[in-house]
Amino acid sequence: MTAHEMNFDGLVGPTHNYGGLSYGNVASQSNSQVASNPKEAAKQGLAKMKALMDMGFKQGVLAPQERPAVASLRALGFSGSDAEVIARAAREAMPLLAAVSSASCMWTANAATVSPSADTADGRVHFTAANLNCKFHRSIEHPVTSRILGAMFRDEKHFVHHPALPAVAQFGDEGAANHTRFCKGYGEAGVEFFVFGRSAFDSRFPQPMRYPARQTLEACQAVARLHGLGEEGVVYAQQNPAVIDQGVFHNDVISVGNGEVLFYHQDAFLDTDRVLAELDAKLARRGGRFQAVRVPADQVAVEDAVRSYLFNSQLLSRADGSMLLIVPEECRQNERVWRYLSRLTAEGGPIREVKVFDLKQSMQNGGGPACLRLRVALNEAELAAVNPGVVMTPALYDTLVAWVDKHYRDRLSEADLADPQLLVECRTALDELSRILKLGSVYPFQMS
Ligand code: SUG
Repeated sequence: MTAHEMNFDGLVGPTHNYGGLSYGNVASQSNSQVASNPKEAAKQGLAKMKALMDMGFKQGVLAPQERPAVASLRALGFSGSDAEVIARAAREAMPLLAAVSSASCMWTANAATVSPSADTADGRVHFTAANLNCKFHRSIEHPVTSRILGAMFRDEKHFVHHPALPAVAQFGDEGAANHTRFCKGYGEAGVEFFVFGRSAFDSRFPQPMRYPARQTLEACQAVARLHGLGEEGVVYAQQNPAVIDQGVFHNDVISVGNGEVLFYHQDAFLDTDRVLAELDAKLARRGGRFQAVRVPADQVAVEDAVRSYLFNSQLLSRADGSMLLIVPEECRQNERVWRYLSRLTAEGGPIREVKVFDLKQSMQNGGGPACLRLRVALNEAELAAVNPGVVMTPALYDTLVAWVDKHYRDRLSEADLADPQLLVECRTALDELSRILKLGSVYPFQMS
């Protein structure tokens, strides 16, 4: 059956700000306390969605979450009315208020790991929400993420939703940011590639010295089991701890894959030859021809990759079989990276064209084009079962731009997070959005 890859981009929420919340993520740390522009951020994201839709790619939208998450503050002992909870947190624990105000759910590559029906034992599409338990501000995302995904992919005949793994360090799970799938065609059985930063139980795997490794081997194995992926359909690799220490906090900051192609930095993994050989052999047994595009360190240093987000690009298959790379503007601004890309597209390999997008508002928090999207491969029957409210169309694009214009501020600083009106604005906007996207009641404030 014909199948497609559909990208579900996170719509940036009204509280987008720079909280400096992600130790190990260089951009998040270095832009801490800079004033943000939520309106611009949301529009930059929407412009990318529209451009991909206009190019003929299947595009969807994933709704943002209610922030500040007052319930998370209540769980930490703050009480009173919502306004009182926010005021007391602002007075006594500003870092907590900043954490529960983050719009980090916009990076939907971290929402879940998704296995298409062609790979799974029961022939359904499986989703496991990511527990994101390495960072407090992200660990509070998964309950609502699960509800939103459930409202987007409702039909139990086609879709299975697993709750997040136990929220302990042993099962640190960052979702699709550490997961790639190789296949001959989207509808054919593929090979799912899980990249972990550390093992919780096996001390033979070296750990980074400076920054945390967020994803564990044990989380990858649990997701593969839950999704019913056979051994022949899975390859595990360890991320090189040395690159984690240079700011590669997710594998999608140092490699990206699509179809039969892996585009990767030479220092991305440990034991690279074994990993590539296993990918090659397993994909060959599924009828595919694995192609590895290796980027040498003497052409693009890890530091340039982290600054430019070259690998946090979207690698998309075009109708003629060639591939298109969607990169952030920061790649064009980096002379070495831009020179490399010019050579890459000229040399006749699988990647033929590069398109540049301005995503600066998200990039300043360490979120590039690939972070902003969750990929879901769907056959025709599954595609027809997706909630039509979240499928991007020219009309939905216009509606969402008008919705952003109506509800979003164009400047947000840390002090603004203490404004109780921000919560009211956010809830009003999301109440309207849940109707626009036909999600039903998914937010805590809609349930009480
Ligand atoms: O988890 N940044 C996110 C960026 C996530 C990028 N996603 C992928 N690579 N797939 C993170 O570190 C920063 C928030 C702040 O500092 O305000 C933040 O959460």
